[in-house]
Amino acid sequence: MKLYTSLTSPYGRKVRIVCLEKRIEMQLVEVTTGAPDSPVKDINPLGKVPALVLDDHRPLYDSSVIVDYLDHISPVGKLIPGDARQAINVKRWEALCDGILDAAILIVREKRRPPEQQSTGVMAHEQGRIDRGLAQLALDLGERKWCMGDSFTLADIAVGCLLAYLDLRFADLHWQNAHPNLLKLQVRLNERPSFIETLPPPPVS
Ligand SMILES: N[C@@H](CCC(=O)N[C@@H](CS)C(=O)NCC(=O)O)C(=O)O
Repeated sequence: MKLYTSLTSPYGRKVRIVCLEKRIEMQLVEVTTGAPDSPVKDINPLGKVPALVLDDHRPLYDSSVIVDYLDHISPVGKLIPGDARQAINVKRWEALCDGILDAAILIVREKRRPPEQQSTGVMAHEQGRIDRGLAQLALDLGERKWCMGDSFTLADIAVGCLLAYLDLRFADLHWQNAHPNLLKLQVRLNERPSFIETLPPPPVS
């Protein structure tokens, strides 16, 4: 299997952490999505990473589909519970984290446009999603050890990748002040070898 991703993609990091937690071997192909010769468009028509190419050349995307597949093919370290109700809860955590990331990435993109083309309205709208999303994650976590209670799941991986991305790109957001329980979870997650091994490189700009 070949995983096409950038090292800064939080969605790609989610997949890489799942592989490490489940001891699934994967060839990592590092790509820059914006590059005109990026091979990703031939794999994923949306041109987004992560994209996975299976050994029989079938392509898989997006990250949520890829992690479902990976959890399904190996019984090692199950990250999505077998019970349907619990599985849906885990996927809802993941959907909220991915949705907050989508909003954060839109803001990053908007800020890269020339100042006169940036829309404060768009940025405020997306910031609202981030703020409400983080508040919901914090409320749902409460004082539990892991998102789902006693067991470490894909939900924790999704939250960890989200928070690290916010630290990377939104250092002045200071989400830790409003949500100390999320910070506690982040500290716990950052002790795991899978999180240490996939730390995003520092931003170039
Ligand atoms: N829902 C997708 C989101 C993937 C995504 O937005 N990836 C970004 C990198 S972090 C990307 O490839 N952007 C390139 C583009 O939009 O052209 C997933 O979970 O895989």
